[in-house]
Amino acid sequence: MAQINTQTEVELFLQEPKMSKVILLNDDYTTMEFVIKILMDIFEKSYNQATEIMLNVHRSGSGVCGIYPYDIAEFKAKSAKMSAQAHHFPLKIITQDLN
Ligand code: TYC
Repeated sequence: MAQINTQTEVELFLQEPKMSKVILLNDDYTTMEFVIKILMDIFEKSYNQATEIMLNVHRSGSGVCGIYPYDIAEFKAKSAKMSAQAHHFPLKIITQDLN
């Protein structure tokens, strides 16, 4: 294991990972089935959890898919956007940094 020398290095080593919230936005064109599939395949939700999140977004306009370390949140959001694009859906997913 690498040696830690200075106080700054100790502080960097002990820092909490930066976390991000992934937020799904409603639209009138993406199908409910596709949103459920994205939530199951990319955000690892069960069918029931995915349905609940999708319906919440459909009714209220937006909803949280999950909170992840920054890189994972970006990767999941990008994967979802690319899959939606490939299927010609205008699905919008944003990330919000938490710390
Ligand atoms: N509102 C869409 C419909 O009625 C379903 C939908 C839900 C779309 C959630 C996007 O993030 C979304 N087909």
